[in-house]
Amino acid sequence: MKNFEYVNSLLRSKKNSEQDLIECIKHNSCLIIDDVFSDEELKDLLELFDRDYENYYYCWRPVPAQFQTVNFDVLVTSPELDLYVRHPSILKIVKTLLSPSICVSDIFLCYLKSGSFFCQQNWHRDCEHGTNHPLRLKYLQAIIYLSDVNNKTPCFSISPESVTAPLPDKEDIGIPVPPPQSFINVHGHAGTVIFFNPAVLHTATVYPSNEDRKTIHIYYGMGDMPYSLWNDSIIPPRFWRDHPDLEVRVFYKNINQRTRLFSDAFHATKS
Ligand SMILES: O=C(O)CCC(=O)C(=O)O
Ligand SMILES: [Fe+2]
Repeated sequence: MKNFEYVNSLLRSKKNSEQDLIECIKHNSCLIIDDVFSDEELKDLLELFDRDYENYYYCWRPVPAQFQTVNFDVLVTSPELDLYVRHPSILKIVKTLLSPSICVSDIFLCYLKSGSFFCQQNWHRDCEHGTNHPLRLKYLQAIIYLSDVNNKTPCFSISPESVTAPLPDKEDIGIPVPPPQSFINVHGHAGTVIFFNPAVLHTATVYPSNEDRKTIHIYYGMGDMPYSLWNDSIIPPRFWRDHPDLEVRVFYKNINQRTRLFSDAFHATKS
């Protein structure tokens, strides 16, 4: 396992040119930025998270075997999160790496509570590699740490991969695989944003500790994609149908079947 200093020196540069960002993803499939949010924005995000967890507990569900509790419907329960999903600094990076034309796929809040008596991981990939994309991206995922993450807390771990690495013959999606030979545990203070290719092996790592971790997870896709990655997040029509700004409607237009199901159902109750 490569250590924390490796991450610090290789991936955390304050003065990132577009080319630096591209090179970093090209060689590591992962990029860590820790100066995206102002103090006020971070405070606002944390309050949003805590308020959502307290007020909408019935929308949060456990993810078995990972100590995670997640809310996939956060744009319904806390629509103000939209401002952070479309935060200009984040979108600039996503557009540089993924495509000038982007959309959102899935979004969730995740509360990872400690409680394991041993180190626990669940290595997996969330999608296939984008073999036609210069950085092998089909989606780009952003994980925002809302609490400090260190070797006493649960963390995100990834097995960095270069775009020249051979691809596996068969990419099992969402299925647990054996731990890779090398990986990094991503530590960082609250406000750290990790951008990574979700086709690359990654996991949450849980330690026997009393510390919890709060995160926001956002999958960005390319604008012309006909579907979203999962059928998890409901995107309310206020974004993809009723928003006054065409650019926002386009950004959220890639609605999944679950969103369609609920939209149809609520329309039906009106008539
Ligand atoms: O919670 C984590 O650290 C990783 C979760 C995960 O696999 C994901 O967001 O795709
Ligand atoms: Fe994942």
